[in-house]
Amino acid sequence: MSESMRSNVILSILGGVFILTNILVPTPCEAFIMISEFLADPAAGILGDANQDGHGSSYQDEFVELFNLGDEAVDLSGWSISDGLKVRHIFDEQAFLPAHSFYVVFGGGQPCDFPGIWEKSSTGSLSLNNSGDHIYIYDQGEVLIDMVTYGVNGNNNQSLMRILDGQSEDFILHGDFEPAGGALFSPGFGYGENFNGIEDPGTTSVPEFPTGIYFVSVFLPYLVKRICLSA
Ligand SMILES: [Ca+2]
Ligand SMILES: [Ca+2]
Ligand SMILES: [Ca+2]
Repeated sequence: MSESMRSNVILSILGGVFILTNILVPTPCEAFIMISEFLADPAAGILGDANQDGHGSSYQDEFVELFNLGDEAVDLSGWSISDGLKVRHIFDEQAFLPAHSFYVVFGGGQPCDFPGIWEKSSTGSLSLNNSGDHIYIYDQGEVLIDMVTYGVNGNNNQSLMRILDGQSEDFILHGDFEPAGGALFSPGFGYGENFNGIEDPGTTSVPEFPTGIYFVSVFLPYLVKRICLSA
């Protein structure tokens, strides 16, 4: 191989690395849907009555809360929630999540009197294992939008929540979040600077996961619009 050919090969490799690097680095977004809170282990009795129907249930009071961190409403019809085993909820044609708002899916029961938007799981149960499971959110094209994997920290008679600053990937015990004042969960709302559905979150950065989404979104303008409105 001549010197010039060798140089061209090296430049090609470097160029490929450069392109890959640019594709894989998440870009700042102003809109995306994230799992903001979930309850896998409702406390026994009325303390665990997250859906506020008057009685505690280990499966009906489970919930997954989504938050729209963006400036535009998102049509959730056809989206789904799965645990580590299978699909547990499919959003129907009416499912619509306004900007800066929450959407809660309860395991079941008779949820009532909530801020935000809520419904019951379409399969009758979310079936979140208390001491370890996965939660996946897929859009109608079965593209993974967000996910969380948790362990024994889910088994604490309270929800796990994420700080909604667009940066935090880790979930914390709801009772450890000081503004919550010791509350065990907050389906459909947040606290102070952690958003109650009306404050402007401003421009945020996308959490590192799921990188695959942003990789795909580079090639599919529709997904860019859907997941990353400012890109
Ligand atoms: Ca459970
Ligand atoms: Ca209940
Ligand atoms: Ca909440």
